[in-house]
Amino acid sequence: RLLEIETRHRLQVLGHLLPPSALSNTATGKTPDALKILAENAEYYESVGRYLAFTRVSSILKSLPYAVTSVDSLRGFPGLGEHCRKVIEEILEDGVCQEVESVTQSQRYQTLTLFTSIFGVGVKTAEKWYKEQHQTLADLRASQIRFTKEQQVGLQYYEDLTTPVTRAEADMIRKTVEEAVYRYLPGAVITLAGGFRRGKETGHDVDFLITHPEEGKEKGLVTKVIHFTFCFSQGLMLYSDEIGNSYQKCRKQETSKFDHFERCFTIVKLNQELVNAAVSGNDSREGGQGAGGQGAGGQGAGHRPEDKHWKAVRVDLVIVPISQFAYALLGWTGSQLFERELRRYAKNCKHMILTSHALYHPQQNEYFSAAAEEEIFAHLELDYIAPWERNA
Ligand code: TTP
Ligand code: MN
Ligand code: MN
Ligand code: MN
Repeated sequence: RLLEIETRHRLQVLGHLLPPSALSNTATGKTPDALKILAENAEYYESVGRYLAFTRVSSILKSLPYAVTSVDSLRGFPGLGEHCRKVIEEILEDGVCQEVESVTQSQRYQTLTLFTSIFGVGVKTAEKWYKEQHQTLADLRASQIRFTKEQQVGLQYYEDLTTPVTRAEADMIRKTVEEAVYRYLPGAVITLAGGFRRGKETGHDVDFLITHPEEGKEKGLVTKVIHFTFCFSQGLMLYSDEIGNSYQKCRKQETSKFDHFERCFTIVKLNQELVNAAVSGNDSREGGQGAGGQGAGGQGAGHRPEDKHWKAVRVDLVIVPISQFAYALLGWTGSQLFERELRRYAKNCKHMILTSHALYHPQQNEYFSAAAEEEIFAHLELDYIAPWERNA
């Protein structure tokens, strides 16, 4: 949607539109459309520019209320280059695009898609393994590769971690997080961010922001509290990677890609029986922990599936000082493309730097405070965009 803001008037010029299915690559029978596949493939060749070009066009096409039936109707379409035009034209005419077909059939694309779906594996690593002739998860497991701790758990819980997390599961995890946090910091405020805040019904993980109305009270929550309760004593934590806060107001940090909150990327053990009970309205638990099994079957996911009553779920916990909360919420609600475009807009159109910590005007050396997301959009002179409209 944000992409449209700069070019809203131009989009309105688009005529002759039909339902979005007209653009899906019917021959592959898969949902991700042709341009998304080309975007991924560009990413696998570490071509950020081409990745973004395909992704932007794919995203805008998806957000159109109608599908396009002729390339001519796309005249003036924002960011539409020759390459995208050709792909769209071919699909409109033949139902398939030859380039997309050969990409999806290539071993390289298939292997990199598989390997990058493992927690802890990025494009560089996936490519390295591919070049070492590995093609399947079995190849990796049988190899001499020295995996990082992330990759080890990524492989161990691969099935669980690639099964979408449902909203019911996210709600159950929220209860567990609340119990752990309130025990140590009763006044804390826990907010569900990420895709679920955008109204998505499933996600690849669950993202929580944790703050406290009194600035400073939130400090050390991840390392001191969550670690000890949630992780060890109850055996709910299968993996955790904690990082302390390293934010300082300075130019260098405002331009860095990553944020500097105290946070913990985790994999928790979610008791699915409790989720099922909650879904069927028979939630009989009384103040017990929401997630977690009895500790049994902890070794090797999928070893004896009939006995496995828990699921490994990725959970991100971010500890945010209240003064930065609006920025953190905006930054952690996503989608990734939306964030990217919003930051690009701030930079190019407003000469400001937007991060999950602040909005900064380098020339005026000014920071803009915001108590709510609405104020950030106002600083950027944009109409407010609700979370469920940010699924770019
Ligand atoms: P994700 O959890 O990766 O994505 P998502 O919640 O949109 O989708 P899914 O349902 O598949 O989980 O990231 C959520 C947002 O958090 C995203 O906009 C990027 C942002 N983010 C940061 O700001 N900093 C970080 O270090 C990370 C990992 C994410
Ligand atoms: Mn998420
Ligand atoms: Mn994601
Ligand atoms: Mn996340």
